[in-house]
Amino acid sequence: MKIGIVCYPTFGGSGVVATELGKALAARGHQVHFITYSQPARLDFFSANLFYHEVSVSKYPLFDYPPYELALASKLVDVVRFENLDILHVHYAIPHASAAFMAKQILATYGIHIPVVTTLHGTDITLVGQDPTYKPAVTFSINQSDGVTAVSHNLKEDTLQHFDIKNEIRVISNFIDMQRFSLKAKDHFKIAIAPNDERILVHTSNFRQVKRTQDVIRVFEKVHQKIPSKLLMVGDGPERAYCEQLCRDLKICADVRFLGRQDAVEEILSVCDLFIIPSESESFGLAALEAMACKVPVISSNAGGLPELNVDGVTGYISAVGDVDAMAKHAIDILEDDARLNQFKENALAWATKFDLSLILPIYENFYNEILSSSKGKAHK
Ligand code: GMT
Repeated sequence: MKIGIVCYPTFGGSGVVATELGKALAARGHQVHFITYSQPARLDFFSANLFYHEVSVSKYPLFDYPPYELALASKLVDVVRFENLDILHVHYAIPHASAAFMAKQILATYGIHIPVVTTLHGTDITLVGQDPTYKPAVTFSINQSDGVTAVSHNLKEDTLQHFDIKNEIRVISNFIDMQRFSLKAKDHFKIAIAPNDERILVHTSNFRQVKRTQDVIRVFEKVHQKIPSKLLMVGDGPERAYCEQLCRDLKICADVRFLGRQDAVEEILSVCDLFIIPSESESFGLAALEAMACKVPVISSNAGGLPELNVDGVTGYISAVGDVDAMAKHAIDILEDDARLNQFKENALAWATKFDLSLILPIYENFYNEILSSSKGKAHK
């Protein structure tokens, strides 16, 4: 198949899923074309089957807001025509699904009928998509997609509840490359972070408000009072400065390290004992899955799709959003006993294997085939 993938090229979860999916499809012999405004963060090597097409947006002085969506639609038309693509897969509805719809209409005038698959990732539905500024366009473009997927059952339910959707939504969960995300021998790093064999807690995210990163600090402060421990905060974003200030206020700076954005997250996770994800809203929680694949149990909120990933009392614990006391209590429960901690670690790894890339990839391939055979025309004439 010749597949066009549209995504955000940054470190966000939807871009990571899109890029990893594209890489895996290319490894299976498909030709994969990424179409976005800069090289996706994880597309950092050469493969004969992988292509990258940059969308450049003209910055004419008249434009207070350069029309990215139009530029993307035009680029999609160009790439579909020139590369004879069979299918377009757009990740994150805004504005990718509506750009794909426009491209599809333009292509139809050339006699080209290309099916569009839209994958809903989370905030495109739970947050941004519900803003009246975008809602009618999001609803329309989801309904116009030839196939729609959501990354958890909860996200599917949310979509059906908040939007007037006529299409079937297929749940295809996030996945993990267990070869990359596995326990790595990084003892020197562990010694550097926790020289006295303290427990290591970790959080990775884009530090947006929805992640409730200050709750991570508050949970850690309570754990730290009972258990010798360190906290690693990985990633960057608008909440980071507030978190750093909170650490100062709580006088725990010496035991909290802010590492910023990191490429080799699996190496950091490999030395950690507990992952904290207290999000307000989380469609799936890819960051938690990455931790579990590296044998790190999870303390999470009960938001969105997190209970589909984190099995309460087995792979970690789940608490209500904002219940910092319960999260700290559960964290202490796991961390205070070596045998219990080891059991949770084993359970986290075992559960993560259910989301192995090798299991999820064929589901996407079958879905593409289903959409291709049910769509009226073929992509290239
Ligand atoms: O987590 C983020 O804020 C990034 C966001 C994105 O779209 O880039 O992630 C969303 O998509 C991921 C991949 O499908 C999911 O694992 C995350 O749970 C989801 N984030 C939210 O729903 C907040």
